Amino acid sequence: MNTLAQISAYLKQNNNYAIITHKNPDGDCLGCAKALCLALKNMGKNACVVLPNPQSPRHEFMWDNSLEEKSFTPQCALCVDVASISQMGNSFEETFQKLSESVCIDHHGTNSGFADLNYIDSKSAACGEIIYELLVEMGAQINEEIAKALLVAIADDTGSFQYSNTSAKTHEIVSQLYKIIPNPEPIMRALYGTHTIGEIDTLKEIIPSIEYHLEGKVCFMTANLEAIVNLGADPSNVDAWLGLPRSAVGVEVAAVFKIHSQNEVKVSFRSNDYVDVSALASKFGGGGHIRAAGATFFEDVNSAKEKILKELKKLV
Ligand SMILES: [Mn+2]
Repeated sequence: MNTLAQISAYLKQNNNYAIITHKNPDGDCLGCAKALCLALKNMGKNACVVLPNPQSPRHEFMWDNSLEEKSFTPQCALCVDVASISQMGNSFEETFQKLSESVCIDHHGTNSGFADLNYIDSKSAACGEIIYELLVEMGAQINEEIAKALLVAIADDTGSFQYSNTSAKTHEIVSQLYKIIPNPEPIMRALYGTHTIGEIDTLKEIIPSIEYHLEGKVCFMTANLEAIVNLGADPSNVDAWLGLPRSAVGVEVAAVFKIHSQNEVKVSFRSNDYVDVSALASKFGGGGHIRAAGATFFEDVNSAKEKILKELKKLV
């Protein structure tokens, strides 16, 4: 692994960056990509963001499509918040593989360090914390727009500073950002105090699927994405409710099953106090963090549930 100083030196010495986020980009990777792209441009570098697929409506408020405009030939793939090559989706073949150099900046403990230069700090609650430290290391000016992007990144990955990953460092960084952002409240409201009509409709659809197992220590919620599309809602709306089954009193592990097709189910795991869902997810080829992880099952939802419950019996 490299040091932040080495990454900083590399970024300052080189030019022409394609910043890559993970699939289904969330606030953390979008905020990191935006902050880094703007900071590099302000330093006179060429930089653009490559999204494997568009951001969800939830993050539209903070995105600017001009960040994706590419008027130069990229030389280096700069991955932010990307835990593995498979997380890049199409961007792997279309961008990462084609470029001669690569850098990875991430906070997923499961990251193997797939780039030429890697900085991975699993103690950081959000990749946005690392990008903040990197920009400070680079001597880059953190203006209001960059500070807002970093606030989105950190607020999103910490569940508005509620998750267990939130640390003193998280608050120290955010306190610096608050000095630059005159009015952060609309950002926090956009992230955590607002639901689209599609999200509310989605909630109506998925609430009846809630089921409890293992003496109420496990809560499952199932979302049939086709049914949600038929409602006229965006299937990514389900993600707004991932915390709901975990919030039930007595629940240690929650899992949300997103049925993509009869033989493809994406499962998001959340835990409260003691179960390492990253380890659980990795048993099924997935990964993530101790309290939030995911895996994809290429089988029927009921058999996926059975397999997970068998593992959970040993854990809760
Ligand atoms: Mn992240």
